[in-house]
Amino acid sequence: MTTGNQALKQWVDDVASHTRPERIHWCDGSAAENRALVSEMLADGTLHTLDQKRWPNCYLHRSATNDVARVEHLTFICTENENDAGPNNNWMAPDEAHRLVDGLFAGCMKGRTLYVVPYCMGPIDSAYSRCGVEITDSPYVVANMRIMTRMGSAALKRIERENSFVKGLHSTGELDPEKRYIMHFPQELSIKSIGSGYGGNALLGKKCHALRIASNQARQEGWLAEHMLIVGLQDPTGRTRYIAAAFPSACGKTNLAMLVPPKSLAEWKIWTVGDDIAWLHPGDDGRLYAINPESGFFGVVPGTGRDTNCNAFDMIHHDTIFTNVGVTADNEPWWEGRDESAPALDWQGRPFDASNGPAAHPNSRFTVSARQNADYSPLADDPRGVPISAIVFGGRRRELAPLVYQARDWKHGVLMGASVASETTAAAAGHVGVVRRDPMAMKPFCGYNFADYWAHWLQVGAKLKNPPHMFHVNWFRRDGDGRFLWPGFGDNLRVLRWILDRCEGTGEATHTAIGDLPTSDALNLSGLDVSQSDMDALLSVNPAAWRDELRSVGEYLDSYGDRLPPELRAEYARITAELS
Ligand code: OXD
Ligand code: MN
Repeated sequence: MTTGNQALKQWVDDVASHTRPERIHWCDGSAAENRALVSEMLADGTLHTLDQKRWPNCYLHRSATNDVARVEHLTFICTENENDAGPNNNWMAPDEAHRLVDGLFAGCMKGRTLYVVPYCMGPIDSAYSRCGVEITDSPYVVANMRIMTRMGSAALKRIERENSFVKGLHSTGELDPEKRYIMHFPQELSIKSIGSGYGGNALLGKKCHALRIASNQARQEGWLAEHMLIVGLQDPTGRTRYIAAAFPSACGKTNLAMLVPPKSLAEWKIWTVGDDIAWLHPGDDGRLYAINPESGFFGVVPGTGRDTNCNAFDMIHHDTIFTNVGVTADNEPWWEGRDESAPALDWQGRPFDASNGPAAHPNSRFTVSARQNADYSPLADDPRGVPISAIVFGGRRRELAPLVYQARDWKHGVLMGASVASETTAAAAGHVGVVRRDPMAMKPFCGYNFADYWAHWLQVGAKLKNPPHMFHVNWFRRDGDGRFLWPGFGDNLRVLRWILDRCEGTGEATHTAIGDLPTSDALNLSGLDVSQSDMDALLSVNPAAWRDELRSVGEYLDSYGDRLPPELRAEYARITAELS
């Protein structure tokens, strides 16, 4: 297989003469191709087979021990003008970045196969979808891209028809952190990533294309590329409404997207559209429509249990690639929260010893087709997307942020999103548990200056006759002993239900300066074991603590200088005045 598209052919030839692979393979995405790749990876130790009786077609990949997460400090936005990347990004001039990584790519595929991976982000027949081609020397990346994107012949046909695609060049290089860079060239619609095989650094359709490059395209074309799950909530009357929710990495997006209702709300049904990325377009009817550009889940494994999320637990029992989990004596995958059996080997393949840390790496992952989710929405493949009733922002905050509060309008919602702060997690290299600003959960993913991004959000909102209502949630409040105040998981539906009520103009609320909170009896708490004092803590606003918070938000916004949209500054002034 090759292509009649001259630009693509030329690019592949140029890359091959620079990287010097042993052979070139054009991926068609077929099951036979995947089988052959898996056999090769089993033979060379890239994959390990798991007990095929209980875990059919499940395999384990152990990464290099220094390559287990996204590397934000090595991720760059390369624009001519540094201010276009903004204080939220690492920046390098495009010429310098090309020179630096091209040096590392020279000859890096000697003895390896160069795979050409055509892919489509979004339903293959959707006008909202965008295509790309990833060149990689990693068969593990190919196998993951086949699950996470619409990869292969159909995507190539669309690329040939449109003659437009994002160019992503990837090599695992030497897996040396000193020679690891994830470079984005939004003006050229291209990506160069070297030195890592980890999902967010190496599956270029995901964070690099669908967020960092796409956020630039979205800005130019009038839509939004966001780090959001999309979920449909079907009420007992059979009506389904859709919510998009932005949470930082490893803060429960997959669990919320696949929520299992608690017994007292058993007549509700949940439909997953997406668990990580949403592309949101204003529709002709003045509503905002969402597609999920991905076709699989690259989810955090630890904590996935029969009790906490039986949907996800069942989904990953066949045709799943596990990365960096432990293994039981019976050769089954094992992770903290599996609550069955015990680990014999840890994620590095060493005999398990608790003094070495958890058996599964805290950022160990499953890669699985979205179709394996029993609650996968039939509309996930609809080229028009789904209409969004509410946008929800959230962070992981042990203190301060109430369980849920509502913005009064879109402008307030944009400020709410811009003010999100969250504790860092194992999804990125670096310290875990440090609170940082993570606006719209896009700190690691917005491919341009946040000030311009907020201005773009305001512009998109101004175009919507029926904009989604906006909310902030926090599932992660704790008491002084570190105990979670809210049970989370399926019980989060109690909060989502109030959110839907508010979208209809019902649902009781108390007004506060930071937004509207549910009254004490507005949430359905039947069958829930949460004390009144915990509920009071979850649904209250401490004005003194919030004044401090707003001071810190103000300093953060000021760091964007004159580029900060005046409307956002005015909204900030309004809330500060109401709180004082
Ligand atoms: C992810 C992340 O993998 O956000 O989705 O890191
Ligand atoms: Mn993510």
